[in-house]
Amino acid sequence: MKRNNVWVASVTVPVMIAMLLLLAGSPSVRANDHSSAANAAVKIDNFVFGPQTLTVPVGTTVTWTNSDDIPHTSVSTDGVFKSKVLDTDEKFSYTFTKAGTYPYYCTIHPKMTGKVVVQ
Ligand SMILES: [Cu+2]
Repeated sequence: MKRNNVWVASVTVPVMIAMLLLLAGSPSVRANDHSSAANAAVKIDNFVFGPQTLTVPVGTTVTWTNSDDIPHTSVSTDGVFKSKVLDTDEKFSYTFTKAGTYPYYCTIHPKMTGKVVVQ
């Protein structure tokens, strides 16, 4: 009987920790964080950059994450930033230090486009 309880505890605790980590890392939690070190996320999913237009304050670090099974890139149309080829779950970050509109696209699938508006 005692042995059975130990087994339950050893399984339950890691599951609870994993759930807490998931909650802490949730993008929606971070998006509501209005602290000075601003972060924003673009998710690449099903050949779409989401959100297609992301509006952020100057100084924001934007992180693109490829959630597709297919490689993608995030490359600024004006040459401001350029990711490497991102495989599944790989990320690329760029910090926008000047206000402006930054269109970008995927060099592998040029019809995939998005825009970061920095103000
Ligand atoms: Cu692509």
